[in-house]
Amino acid sequence: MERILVIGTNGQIGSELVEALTEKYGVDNVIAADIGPHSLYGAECYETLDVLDSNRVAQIIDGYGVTQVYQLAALLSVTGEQAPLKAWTLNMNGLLNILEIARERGQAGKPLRVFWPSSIAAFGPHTPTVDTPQLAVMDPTTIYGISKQAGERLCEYYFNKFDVDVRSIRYPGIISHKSPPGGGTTDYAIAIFHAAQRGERYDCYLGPETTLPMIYMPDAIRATIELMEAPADQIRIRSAYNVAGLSFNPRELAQAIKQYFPQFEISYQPDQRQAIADTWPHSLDDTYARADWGWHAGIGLQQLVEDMMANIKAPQCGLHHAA
Ligand code: AKB
Repeated sequence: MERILVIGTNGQIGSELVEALTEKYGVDNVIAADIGPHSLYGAECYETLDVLDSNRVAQIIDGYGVTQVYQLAALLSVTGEQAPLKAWTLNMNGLLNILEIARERGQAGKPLRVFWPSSIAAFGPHTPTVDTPQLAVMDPTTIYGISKQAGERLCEYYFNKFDVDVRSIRYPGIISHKSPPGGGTTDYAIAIFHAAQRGERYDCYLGPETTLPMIYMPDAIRATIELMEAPADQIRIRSAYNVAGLSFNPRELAQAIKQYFPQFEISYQPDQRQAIADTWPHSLDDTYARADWGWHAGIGLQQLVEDMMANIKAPQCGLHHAA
């Protein structure tokens, strides 16, 4: 019987992951945690938890008999640039705390499986941009990307040295309608839908041809759970897997939205986020994920737009200026 702790559940991925895990493993076996006093998304079992407080993390893991931890608490690419030291501390020490607890539990015969999210931000300006291979030059330029690259190395190190069963995905930009994103460079691809639904023009902070890898939330959740459920001996990559969903640029997305709202208008005013996006891949080669644990993306642009349009009803505050 698995007991699953998800840290960072008030964030974009965490909120939907808890829902999916609860459906699969039962409400008694999924513990949601975040730094705030309560769950923003109605998680049944919720703990206030700062991932930097390793004693309390260990207490919760022992108290609930946790067998899997998803450590999702992090600052993303845009918010990270606003507070680099905070981003480094949270992103690195949060991961290290969990890896250390997993090492100790493993040595005591109580293995803990760990999921930690990497990102396409771990790549950089010298990475091949089209069909970026699993193993490529990685020279990230943001503190977020640097923490992701260092985190990948830590994960691989803890696996090789201490046999910690840690697994990771280099998430593309994740598009969702249930919970807002939290300060990333790819957030435009959500904000644009809210503007369209409000009948407003969208002023895009990226240029029209800025193609980036993206994934729709149901695919991202499925990839995450499939990776965590795969037999350990099939997981050849212990840094983080490339996982491709789809790739598009703001002009193509606006075109697709216009099929629903012919009056929809977009203008382009690239800001400092353009410089970040320019260092990231356009598309990913996910051969390893396909071969090792059977990954394949299910949702293309047409279905994504249709589903976003059907689900975004009421305007949400804050998304227009996601940074
Ligand atoms: C961001 O834009 O910072 C994130 C990411 C790609 O990791 N969405």
